[in-house]
Amino acid sequence: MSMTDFGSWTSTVTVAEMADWIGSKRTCVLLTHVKPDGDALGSTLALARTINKVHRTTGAISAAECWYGAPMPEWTPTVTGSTKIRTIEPGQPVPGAFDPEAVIICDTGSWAQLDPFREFIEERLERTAIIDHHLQGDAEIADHRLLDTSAAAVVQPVAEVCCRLLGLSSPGQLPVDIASALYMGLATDTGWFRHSNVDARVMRLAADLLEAGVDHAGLMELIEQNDRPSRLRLMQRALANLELIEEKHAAIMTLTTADFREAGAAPGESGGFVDIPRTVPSIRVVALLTEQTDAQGVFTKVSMRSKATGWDGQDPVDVNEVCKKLGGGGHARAAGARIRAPLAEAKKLLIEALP
Ligand SMILES: [Mn+2]
Repeated sequence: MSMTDFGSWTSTVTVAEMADWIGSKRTCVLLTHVKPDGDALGSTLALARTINKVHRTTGAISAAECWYGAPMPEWTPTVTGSTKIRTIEPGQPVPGAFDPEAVIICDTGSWAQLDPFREFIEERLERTAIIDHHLQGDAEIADHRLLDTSAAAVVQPVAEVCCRLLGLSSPGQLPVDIASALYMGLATDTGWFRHSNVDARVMRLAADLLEAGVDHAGLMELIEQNDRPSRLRLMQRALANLELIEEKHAAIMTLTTADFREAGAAPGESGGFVDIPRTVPSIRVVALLTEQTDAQGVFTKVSMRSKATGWDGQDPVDVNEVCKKLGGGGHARAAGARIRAPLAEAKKLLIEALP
């Protein structure tokens, strides 16, 4: 066994050690970050299916299930199929009756993303494991940690664990239901193999999973071509409201509460719009401003992206710095803020904050 290290965000076990540890448990709950995405769902579903297959062949009661913190993607029921899942709505308690021998957390290792499960995990720290690919996390959550920070998606280390549990030498031999879940994580976390995190290792696993029988076109259609018409109506408004600020090489899109209402769209339906203006070479920074209301009244949500290369010799825009001026933050290339003001006022503040 490797040295246990509660202090720092580093791996404490190898793939083989993690697989052996998981294989020795009769009952497991798989957890991931709230509002799960393709990698979160894919990694937990693949592991649950693998564990259930291993236990079925050894004759024990199969008991791996996935618990998710809502909201869930629209296409969830299609990808979960007959795998046992439970969805916990915001503010709802986790199921009390089931006390698993192991808790396995995939695609996150930070308390901030595990809020609905915090109490459940805290009571079981000694039997909790983390498999993750993020650069940061709370090491105290689990002393069993398999961290692969060079992986584009957490399904990459998870695929290795699945192969080891099933005694397979290549992911190309995985059952298709496991391979499909893994492929979903790999495809979505790389923007369907477009982002800068795509490397030879990503493409090798993708090739193996396709060999295992994954239906690429079917998954792509299910996940990427499954929007409601209201999203398109909202996009129409966001583009109609687009303003290009040429001297700052910036594009600003805005959506008022009336835009959402008239499009018949929910607040979450503007996800991804901020990527649209990036297709223009001279645009180096994009902001999407959405006006929303909560118990305290109206506020404006700012979502920002910038390109890694500047334009015409200029430095890239650090949107974390811009958003910090507005009371928010994030990463250099992707950040956000909440401004307690109506949209027109928030837009003025944003333009002033732009370099
Ligand atoms: Mn991920």
